Amino acid sequence: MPQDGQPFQFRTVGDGTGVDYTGTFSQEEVQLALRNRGMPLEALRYSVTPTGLHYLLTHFDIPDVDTASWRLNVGGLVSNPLNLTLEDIKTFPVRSSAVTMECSGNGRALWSPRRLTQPWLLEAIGTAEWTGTPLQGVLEEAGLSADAVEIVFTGLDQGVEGGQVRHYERSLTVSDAIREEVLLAYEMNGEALPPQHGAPLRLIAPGWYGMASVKWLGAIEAIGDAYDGFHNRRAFRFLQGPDGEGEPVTLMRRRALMVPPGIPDLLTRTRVLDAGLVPLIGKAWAGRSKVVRVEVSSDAGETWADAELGESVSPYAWRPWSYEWLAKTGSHVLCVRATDSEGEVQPLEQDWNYGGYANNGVQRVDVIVT
Ligand SMILES: Nc1nc2c(c(=O)[nH]1)N[C@H]1C(S)=C(S)[C@@H](COP(=O)(O)O)O[C@H]1N2
Ligand SMILES: [Mo]
Repeated sequence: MPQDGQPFQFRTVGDGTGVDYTGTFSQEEVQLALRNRGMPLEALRYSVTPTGLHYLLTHFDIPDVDTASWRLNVGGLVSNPLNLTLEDIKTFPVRSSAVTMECSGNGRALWSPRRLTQPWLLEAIGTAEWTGTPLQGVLEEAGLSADAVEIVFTGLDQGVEGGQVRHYERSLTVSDAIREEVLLAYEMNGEALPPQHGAPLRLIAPGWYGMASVKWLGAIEAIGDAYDGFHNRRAFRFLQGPDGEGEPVTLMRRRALMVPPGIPDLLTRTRVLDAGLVPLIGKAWAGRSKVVRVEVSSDAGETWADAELGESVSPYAWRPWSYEWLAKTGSHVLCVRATDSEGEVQPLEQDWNYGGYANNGVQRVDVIVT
């Protein structure tokens, strides 16, 4: 660690040597960024993210739900429609699982141009221990019809999006919905689900980008056709402009992130550390695939060296990795990248898309070694 009192000068705001910070920024973007907080990257040190450090993404407002009068309706193409209290849901088999969740907009603000939307850098990530019951069992109890094609999950939150008043609503195909890891969760990290994370009940779809895990569940409906709702058909699509169908955003792309080493400069977040052996640590994940390799670079991605991989705490949680870096005096750009079991390597830069989705281009951490 650099010592207290050690003089250090950064090129920074108002010192006459740095960037000009007098331009305007969008108040709407700042408003969104403050509502939807990210996980400080130093929290990558925990295998399970403390609840208050897990990222948050809420499209509209956190709805006012009274758990006592709340009911989950399960209907549509079922032989036995259900109307369940939270107590009823707790009588189904209990299951807990640590699941890594990343917002599909993570990395979006590193791209340009961008639209008015949540300006994530790299912090829209977290891993929580979710407790609830497999969705499969509830669908079975409802007598899911063989004609059902998709399952629609409706959140109780409502707002204006795409020029229309609507609820947050997403579907999964029946085959995705009945996978054993898909949960209806009422606890997070051993406590009742907090309001901001979907109380009293939310869906957890492990491996998927966060948008699939609908919070504040009010209704589950089995339908006989491909679902045509806004949050599947219009939002969360890979597009090159405002129009078109594009491909849907689905599972989380392979990615590794590191805890920025050393200490930060308050304003620029550039890292300062002493020369010598520096332990680098972080986490890596890859949708439903396994991360099989993590590599570290200290020269902005010119050359790479293998990190050591640890075991994840559950099949759908990130894998820890570590690397001993021999830091030499000077400026460096640290990078880290993951390779998954399909042999796909995380790209240095990912191709831009209109919605700013799934940017898994590698993290760059500026460090100054003294
Ligand atoms: N009902 C509802 N569910 C929702 C959302 C929402 O706005 N409303 N946001 C989705 C998105 S885009 C993400 S990334 C995750 C975020 O979950 P978290 O806030 O618990 O981290 O919730 C998903 N589920
Ligand atoms: Mo998201």
